[in-house]
Amino acid sequence: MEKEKIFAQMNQAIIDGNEEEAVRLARQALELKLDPSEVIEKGYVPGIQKVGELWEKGEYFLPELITSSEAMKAALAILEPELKSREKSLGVKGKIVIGTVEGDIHDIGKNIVASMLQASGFEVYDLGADVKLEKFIDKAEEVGADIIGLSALLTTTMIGQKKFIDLLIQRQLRDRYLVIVGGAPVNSDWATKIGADGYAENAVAAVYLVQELLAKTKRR
Ligand code: B12
Repeated sequence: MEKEKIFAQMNQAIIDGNEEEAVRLARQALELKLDPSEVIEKGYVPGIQKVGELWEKGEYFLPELITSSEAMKAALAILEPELKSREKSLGVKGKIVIGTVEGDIHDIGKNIVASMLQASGFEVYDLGADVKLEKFIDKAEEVGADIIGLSALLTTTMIGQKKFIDLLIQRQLRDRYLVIVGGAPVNSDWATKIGADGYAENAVAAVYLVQELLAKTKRR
């Protein structure tokens, strides 16, 4: 099938770190009116996951990791406006502040989560990567957020998610915000252990999680 073939080519473009090809395929997907969220999850994400595996096996080194992630970001930059334009008719459902915790520069997954949330009608404030914990609180207070989302891709920075919840408690703000966590080394046990309100393993699950959490709080 045409679509599956394009997804396989996207996958390969990321593995090869071929930015030009990754961008060309993203444009082609838009021309063919493919669903951008499906294109991201089935075409590009498996590619970057494979790159991670090759790196773990010692077959890829940092330069390959960098060219692959640049190809991934370039393709996402083509798809994100289309993803975001879908939000228009939906009306705002809730406000979310999101970012990758301090010391961690990984932002590809967080960007996908932010885009999908935005496309689903949430007002998203993306603080970027390597974000100081206080900054999440400052932004949430400024915009009157409902949810704060923390991404961490390193086992050494996951602790930032715990520190953040401790900081909220210390500042007597824990009851004011729902906190959700994610990132490759994070799981639901960790989320429970640190007292987060939720965990999602991918961007689609993150949208469901946010919808569920907000529905629950509104019922209270
Ligand atoms: C691409 C990549 C990079 C790129 C990052 C580019 C960028 N702008 O993001 C570059 C090359 C810069 C990089 C650098 C490094 N990396 Co790196 N990197 C990766 C790689 C291959 C893929 C990460 C990725 O983008 N995945 C694809 C996305 C779509 O998946 P995701 O991030 O998991 O996000 C999804 C979910 O987790 C979830 N999610 C994510 N965030 C959130 C947030 C919320 C709130 C929710 C609900 C859900 C959610 O939804 C997302 C979408 O589906 C991983 C391998 C891996 N297995 O993860 C290593 C990996 C994360 N990196 C690793 C390392 C060690 C590093 C470096 C320290 C290397 C070095 N020696 O310098 C540096 C880190 C520097 C720093 N201080 O941060 C290790 C971490 C090991 C560990 N145990 O901690 C990994 C696991 C590789 C490995 N197997 O060893 N890296």
